[in-house]
Amino acid sequence: MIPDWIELRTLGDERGSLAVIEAGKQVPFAIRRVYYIFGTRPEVTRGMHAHHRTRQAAFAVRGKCAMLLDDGATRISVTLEDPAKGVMLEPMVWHEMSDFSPDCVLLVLADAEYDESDYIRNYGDFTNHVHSSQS
Ligand code: T46
Repeated sequence: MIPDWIELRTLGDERGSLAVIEAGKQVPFAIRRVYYIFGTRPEVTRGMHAHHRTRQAAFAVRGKCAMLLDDGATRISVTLEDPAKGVMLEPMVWHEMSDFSPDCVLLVLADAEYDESDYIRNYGDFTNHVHSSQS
């Protein structure tokens, strides 16, 4: 699978840098929820799920982490390390975050409010959903 990257224009001057995310512009959805993950130990793996419907975009606004993306057919791992470059987490893509730097702050924008029933947290269930949607 090919990840969809979001590259933000960085507005900078002698005072530092500023990046802007506007719903429907830099991210292709209306933002309904923002959360951020920080203080994750390097040996920890987070995520390990897919969403039925929720679209998200993730940015390491500080530090870095790895993001594994798996659409049920192929899997790739990308590194998030640029505060101006995020990756889309589309529905029905299994994702895992790992190798967090101690300073990592992972910002996630979502198009829906939190709903545990939107999660597929078992990998076997995920592949079953993928294969049933293809038949
Ligand atoms: C995702 C990846 C990138 C809430 O109550 N509201 C929320 O909006 C979120 C995101 C989480 N929670 C609760 C659910 C759990 O009891 O916070 C706890 C930790 O969530 P979780 O174990 O799902 O965290 P991660 O880091 O494994 O996954 C998170 C998001 O949940 C998920 O949607 O795509 O980050």
